[in-house]
Amino acid sequence: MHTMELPQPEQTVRRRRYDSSTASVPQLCNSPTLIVMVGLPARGKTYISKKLTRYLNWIGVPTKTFNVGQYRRRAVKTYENFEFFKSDNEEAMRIRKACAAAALKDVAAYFASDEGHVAVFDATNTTRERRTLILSFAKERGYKVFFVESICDDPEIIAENVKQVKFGSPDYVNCSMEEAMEDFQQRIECYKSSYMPIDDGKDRKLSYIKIYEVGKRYQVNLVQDHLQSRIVYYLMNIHVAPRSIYLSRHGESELNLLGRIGGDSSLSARGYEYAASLKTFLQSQKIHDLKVWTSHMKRTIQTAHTLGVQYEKWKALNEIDAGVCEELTYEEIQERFPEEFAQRDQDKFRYRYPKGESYEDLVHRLEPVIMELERQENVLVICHQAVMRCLLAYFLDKTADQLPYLKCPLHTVMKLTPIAYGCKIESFYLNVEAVNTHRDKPTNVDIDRNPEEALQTAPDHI
Ligand code: BKS
Ligand code: F6P
Repeated sequence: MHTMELPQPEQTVRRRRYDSSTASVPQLCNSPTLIVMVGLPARGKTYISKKLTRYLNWIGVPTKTFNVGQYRRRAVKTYENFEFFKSDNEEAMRIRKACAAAALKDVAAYFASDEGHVAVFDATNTTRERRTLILSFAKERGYKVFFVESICDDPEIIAENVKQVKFGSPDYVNCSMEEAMEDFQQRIECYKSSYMPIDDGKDRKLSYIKIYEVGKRYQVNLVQDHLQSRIVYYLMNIHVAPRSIYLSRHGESELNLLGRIGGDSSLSARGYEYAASLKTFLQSQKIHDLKVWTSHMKRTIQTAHTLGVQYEKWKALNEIDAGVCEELTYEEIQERFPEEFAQRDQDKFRYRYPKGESYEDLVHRLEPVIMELERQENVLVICHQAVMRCLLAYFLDKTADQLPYLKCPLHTVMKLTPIAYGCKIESFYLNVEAVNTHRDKPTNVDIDRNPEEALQTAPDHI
């Protein structure tokens, strides 16, 4: 590898992507973190990389995964078979080293651009030699390094991994499952002879987490800062058991009918009808051991109560606090606080209502909910429009710009099921009419726009 050709370390102070007054993680401006995955093929490295990246971006830490496998597929258009990965295949070895170097070069560019705070280097990194090289690359540039090693010898989990994520990969397009499985087993064998796991003694000066058997056991060493501690905590809470998460808003409320935001009103007649339909829907889904969570607001509790099952109340699930705008219609907000209304349209994610909250505040409030959702299996979360957008953004990897505009209509259940590296989403409208509460970003977001322009996208109401 030619680290000499890589750009020189950067000394400038990094710009903060988020206002540090609200960020839940101290945004260390001058020292990016390189997370280095370690492990044999099919040990969930890409899974962990992508999931961790999604989580960190959601909590406001700009993060990107660099997958060396993708660089290899770009360099070598057609994959023949496992022989490419044999340690005595010199030509292939040159290509693989060049791909790792290219990925590291992109990591350096990502940090230098000031866009990124964390990079996840997703490759096997199974030799001590390779890890030493990465360490010196990072040291030269002042990056912190945290290793994440996945050790797993359960043949069933490995086979499940190959089935779910390798079989569908471009490497095995014209292959039967049996052929893919056979080739991949051989590919794993190619790495085994040179694999040097992170060592308790020799590597005692490194920061790392070793994850054994999909999280049955962990070994954690030299956690350097808050971010690394958050990463460790997150990795200790995720699992791969099959399950679904159901997200729904409460049934239509009295204030929804009037087009008024916030408040703590009861369900409308149609809202109760929805709750009854939700009960029938859940029965038809035949869900094993479903947990139901609500907020502390009447409308979600009434919805859950109608289901006739146990539920758990979370204050963190309460709707966004609209402060001085609570219980107003969008028309009234425009009339009384036209500048506030325009400012919200200019940056809906970061805009905080006077004496209230922003979507960004909401994300921080919801972090413990996400963490507990990661721990759980089947859960139904009965929540609110803004809250549901935040939760959905986490699962669907949406940006802060997209988040406040995600469509979460009333009387519609969203079913999220983890598959491969992401989430499958199914949407069920339960056929009980409700008002529309969604307001898209209007074309004109200037402070001096006229009321008609400000209300261009406001939903109808009585
Ligand atoms: C599809 N996966 O340790 Cl904290 C199927 N496979 C399985 N060994 C996975 C990924 C995509 C996920 C993990 C894992 C694995 C084989 C593994 C995994 C590892 C650590 C943690 C969570 C998940
Ligand atoms: O209108 C219903 C509601 O849940 C309000 O309580 C809340 O203020 C609003 O939606 C959030 O949506 P938006 O951020 O689009 O105004």
